[in-house]
Amino acid sequence: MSSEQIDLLRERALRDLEEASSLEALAEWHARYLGRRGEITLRLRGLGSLPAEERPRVGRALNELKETLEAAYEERERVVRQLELAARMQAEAVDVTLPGRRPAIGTLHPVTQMIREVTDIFAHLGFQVVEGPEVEYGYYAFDALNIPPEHPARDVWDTIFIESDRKEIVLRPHTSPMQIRVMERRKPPIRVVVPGRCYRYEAVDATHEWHFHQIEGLAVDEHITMADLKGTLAEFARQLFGRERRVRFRCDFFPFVEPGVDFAIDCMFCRGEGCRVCGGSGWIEILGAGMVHPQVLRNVGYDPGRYTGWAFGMGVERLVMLKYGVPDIRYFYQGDLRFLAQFDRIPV
Ligand code: YSA
Repeated sequence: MSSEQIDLLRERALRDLEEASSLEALAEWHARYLGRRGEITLRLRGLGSLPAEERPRVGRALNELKETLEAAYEERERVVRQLELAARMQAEAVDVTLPGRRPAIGTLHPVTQMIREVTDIFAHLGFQVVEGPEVEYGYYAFDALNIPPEHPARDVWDTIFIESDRKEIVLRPHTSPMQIRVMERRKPPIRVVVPGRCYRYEAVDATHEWHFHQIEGLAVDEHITMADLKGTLAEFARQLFGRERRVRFRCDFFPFVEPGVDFAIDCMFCRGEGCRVCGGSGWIEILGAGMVHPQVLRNVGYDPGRYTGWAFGMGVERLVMLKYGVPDIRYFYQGDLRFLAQFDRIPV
């Protein structure tokens, strides 16, 4: 092999190396010239077939060429790596000056919002908010509330029992047991509201769920009268549904009150004219209430000759349905964000 041939080989190899602009191309180049079956390697291996006097010269020249190419290869590899890194950094660049994307945050459930709204109103009227157990003794859910076993009024509260054969422990069907728990623990004056979940063995339809929420209210003191009940509920209804609301009290029966009433507001959809929502009556019932029955006061050790009180209980889902025109109670517990996201007044 003449020195010209070796020079030409060097030129070609270096030119090819210059053109290799990716790590992949570099690897190909290395295999072609310096790999086990590369041109330089094969030529070095073929030295033995040259005439003996040529071997030292050609051998030296080829070894020098090999070293030159290896050095050039390393340098080129360094450059290509840098170029690739620069290209990647360009492609994956993050513009830190761009405003961030706001993560979607949830909203409070409409029932939670309504509980807060109602308890806020009562807090401003001097009521304290308390909570109690959802798994309850039959004694608190019924007996102490003047509903003895076998009393037909128990049918109103279609109860879910924890053990089907024993009826002592129930999922509370209303929040009224908390009246007893609060009175047992405290002495008058008492002014509390009790929000909480309730459960009933109930066929589910547009206005009934087997699981729903109530808010109970209880005020007990000396000289508490029906007039206090009427004034408090009228003020509450006007704060929640609008100052122009008219209110109506009618007789109703609950074993734990005497007298008992149902409380209604004039229908805000037809302004009392009569429509589909109010069933044509012009009035919408929103809660049951009454003067605490003397026997209930006796059951907690209060003297009904000295203390009087009133109580009420309302359904929270029904309040939301009325206030926002929700046609079916089942929407509340289907987890459908298209429904829930409409109640986005208070972000979490
Ligand atoms: C009455 C007098 C008092 O001095 C104190 C409280 C009460 C209320 C009584 N404890 C009670 O539970 N009455 S109720 O059976 O008529 O229910 C009250 C409200 O709970 C209803 O007006 C309704 O709004 C809601 N409710 C009852 N069952 C429901 C329901 N909401 C949804 N699904 C159900 N299955």
